[in-house]
Amino acid sequence: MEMSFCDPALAPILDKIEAGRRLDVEDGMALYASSDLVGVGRLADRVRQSRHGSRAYYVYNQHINYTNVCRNRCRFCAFARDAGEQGAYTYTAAEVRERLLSRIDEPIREVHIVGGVNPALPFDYYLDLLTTVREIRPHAVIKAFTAVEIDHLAGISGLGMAGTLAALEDAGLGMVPGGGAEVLNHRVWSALFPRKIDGERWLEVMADIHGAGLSANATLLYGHIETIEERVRHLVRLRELQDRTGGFSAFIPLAFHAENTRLSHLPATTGFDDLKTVAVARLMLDNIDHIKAYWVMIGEKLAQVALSFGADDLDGTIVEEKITHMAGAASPKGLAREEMERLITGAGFTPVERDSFYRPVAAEAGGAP
Ligand code: V47
Repeated sequence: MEMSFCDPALAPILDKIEAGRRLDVEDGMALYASSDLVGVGRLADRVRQSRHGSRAYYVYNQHINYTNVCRNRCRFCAFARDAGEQGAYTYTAAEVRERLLSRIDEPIREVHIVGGVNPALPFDYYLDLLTTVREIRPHAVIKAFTAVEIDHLAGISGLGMAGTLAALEDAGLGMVPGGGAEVLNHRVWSALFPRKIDGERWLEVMADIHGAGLSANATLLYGHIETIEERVRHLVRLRELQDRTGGFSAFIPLAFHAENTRLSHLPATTGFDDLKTVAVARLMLDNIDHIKAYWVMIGEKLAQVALSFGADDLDGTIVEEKITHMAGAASPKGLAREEMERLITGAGFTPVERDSFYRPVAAEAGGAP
């Protein structure tokens, strides 16, 4: 198919893509510099269509944020509290059970569990958490604990990294979410999240997670103090690890929300930047299959449009999202399956309900699977 662009800088990038040649940092910068958003989107859509055709995925899931007590206190976070501070909480296993049981009639396929790094919790707490979820939701995949939490767990379990991952898997861990990477860059790390593991360590822990046979996601937190070059280099670093391990399943760009954070003076990301970031991720990450348009962060309307700019997945139904809503997200707290399907169909794609591993789930009449 012939393609012409308003921005002539996009033509050589198309040639590279057609020739199966990998885009480099300069190409990523040229894509970001282009005001031809539609042109960049068409490039990304071409790659998306060649991998996924008209399919657009979503998952029926539930989020559990087991604690907001966190010793890292990243400057971009509105969710974390110190122990004892007003609003600090940690769920007991009984409270987690209650939350799961409150939605037991829904066909939930994935339970997404993340929390703060709470030094008061022993390793057994995490094993109990997984065991509780597995007992109540034996057919759901438990996607739990970012590389940041897993690094902490390896520190307290006394089992080393391999032993920790084996114990978590034994208790029910099925895959690992992509949070905690933020921007893989020393400058941004020291300015915004110096108490958390840095990018080098995040990549090392991810390599161990992949090495243990667990698949994981990757993210980029964008729209704060990072430069465009830092974004592009972040993508290249993820791509390099993926070349070695093949363990990343999906990439999720996370649009920064400033309310109630120590960066509350920063403006929100724009629709242009949100769509551009989805498209550039699709084009740079030629070895990661899935790009999620996370509706919680960019709103369901823009997430729908992002399906034509390289995204193939709208993530989940969710219902109880806390991390972004505490930072001022205006999106709803959950989307019904019918609404997910309406958004996808309305954009000209075919909805595919998936499990955590992108296997299609047969449509059911409802009720627990
Ligand atoms: O790691 C924290 C980010 C992440 C803010 O793997 C913020 O399928 C915006 O990683 N504004 C957690 N973002 C969410 C996450 C995620 C979400 C959905 C799916 C998956 C997956 C992973 O949220 C954190 C951090 O990068 N975050 N504060 C904020 N104020």
